[in-house]
Amino acid sequence: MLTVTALILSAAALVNGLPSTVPLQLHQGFWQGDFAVGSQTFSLTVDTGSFAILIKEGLYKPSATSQPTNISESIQFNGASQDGIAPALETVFFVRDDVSFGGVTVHDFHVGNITEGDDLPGDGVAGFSPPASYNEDLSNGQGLVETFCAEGQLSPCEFGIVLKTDGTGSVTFGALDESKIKGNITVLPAMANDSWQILNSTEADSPILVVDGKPFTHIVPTFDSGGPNLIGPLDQVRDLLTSVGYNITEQTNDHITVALGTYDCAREPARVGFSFPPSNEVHYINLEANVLNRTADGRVCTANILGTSTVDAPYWAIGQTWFQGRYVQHDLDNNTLSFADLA
Ligand SMILES: *[C@@H]1O[C@H](CO)[C@@H](O)[C@H](O)[C@H]1NC(C)=O
Ligand SMILES: *[C@@H]1O[C@H](CO)[C@@H](O)[C@H](O)[C@H]1NC(C)=O
Ligand SMILES: *[C@@H]1O[C@H](CO)[C@@H](O)[C@H](O)[C@H]1NC(C)=O
Ligand SMILES: *[C@@H]1O[C@H](CO)[C@@H](O)[C@H](O)[C@H]1NC(C)=O
Ligand SMILES: *[C@@H]1O[C@H](CO)[C@@H](O)[C@H](O)[C@H]1NC(C)=O
Ligand SMILES: *[C@@H]1O[C@H](CO)[C@@H](O)[C@H](O)[C@H]1NC(C)=O
Ligand SMILES: *[C@@H]1O[C@H](CO)[C@@H](O)[C@H](O)[C@H]1NC(C)=O
Ligand SMILES: CC(=O)N[C@H]1CO[C@H](CO)[C@@H](O)[C@@H]1O
Repeated sequence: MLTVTALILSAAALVNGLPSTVPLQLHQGFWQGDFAVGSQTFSLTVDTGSFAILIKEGLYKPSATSQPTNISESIQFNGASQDGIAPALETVFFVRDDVSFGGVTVHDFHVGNITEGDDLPGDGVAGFSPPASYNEDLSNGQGLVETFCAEGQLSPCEFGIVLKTDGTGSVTFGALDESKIKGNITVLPAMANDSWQILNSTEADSPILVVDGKPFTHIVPTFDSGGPNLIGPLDQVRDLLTSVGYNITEQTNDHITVALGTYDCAREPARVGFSFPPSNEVHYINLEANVLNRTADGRVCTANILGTSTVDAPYWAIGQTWFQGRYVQHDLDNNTLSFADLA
């Protein structure tokens, strides 16, 4: 009896080949998981805002299973440091190698060996965006999750990013586990390729950025678990910070201007969130995740919202701070992004 129960439980815990959850750890603003590449293991940021598996400069060693390709690329990231400010430019040469996550291996998979570039968190990046638009000159083609699905390791073709407010989290595989959530599930149509950007057919049905209960502006958001904060266009972020009485600090490097807001930690912080028409329920960033940092004396807080001249209205990126306390489900069969609060 016990053995049979154990077998049923372990079968239920598998979605075809993959386990139903694989743990992640929060490290300096980035959620990282363990990925095996060839004979090495790397701690990579799980990034729903990009596509490829990329290993930081100098770390990748060829293994018995690695094969060279002639594909190289230059990849530019926003938000590559803990405060979200640093851009990162990477020169990448792709190899093909075995890649494993959650104990399941895909073979001959494109792995980017960074040969020159800016620092990245952890050992590199594991892209979980939807498949890139096909371009035969680049590494584009299949992404990791899509490959799991194509090889019969994952059905339905869905994964979740489940980040708690205590620094623990997981990638989940398969259908949304309703036992882990409470309240309503919001389902949003998303782009089929390149990013988890939400689709709208009119301005009125596009998501709304809400500040302290008041609609601030309509936006077109991309959900990006690999970004440390909420990122928006410079002018809109300046207006937002001014409207809540924050001081603005700006810096310009290499023609990129960024703005952050500071405020007295003793005051009530502004709450920033989103609503998704037709519902007017507001989904705020968790209060603790709202604060990027505090000065050593505890008096001056920096808000976890970044304006940058590299982004134009109405585009915003919703980073990992908003994910905290939520279950965010990504459906590659139907091209939807759904979310609910964690129970
Ligand atoms: C790379 O390019 C060279 C020269 O064009 C060619 O001979 C070689 O077969 C290519 N290698 C691969 C793996 O495509
Ligand atoms: C990976 O890149 C490094 C430079 O960071 C280079 O020395 C090495 O030969 C590359 N390895 C492969 C297998 O391409
Ligand atoms: C999206 O990606 C899929 C899979 O790579 C591809 O077949 C399709 O053509 C892409 N769509 C667009 C619009 O690029
Ligand atoms: C959940 O959705 C229902 C129906 O749209 C709505 O009446 C209710 O207020 C929502 N719940 C919350 C917590 O907003
Ligand atoms: C989607 O919404 C944005 C504003 O958030 C608006 O600028 C854009 O025109 C809308 N797209 C369509 C197709 O109506
Ligand atoms: C905001 O700026 C004012 C005027 O420069 C300054 O007096 C105040 O200390 C600043 N507050 C914070 C929290 O940065
Ligand atoms: C908080 O973050 C901002 C942006 O990186 C930085 O300018 C400031 O020095 C930081 N403050 C502390 C106390 O770390
Ligand atoms: C809700 C929904 O539309 N689900 C569909 C998602 O895609 C799968 C596979 O194509 C369908 O079987 C579901 O009905």
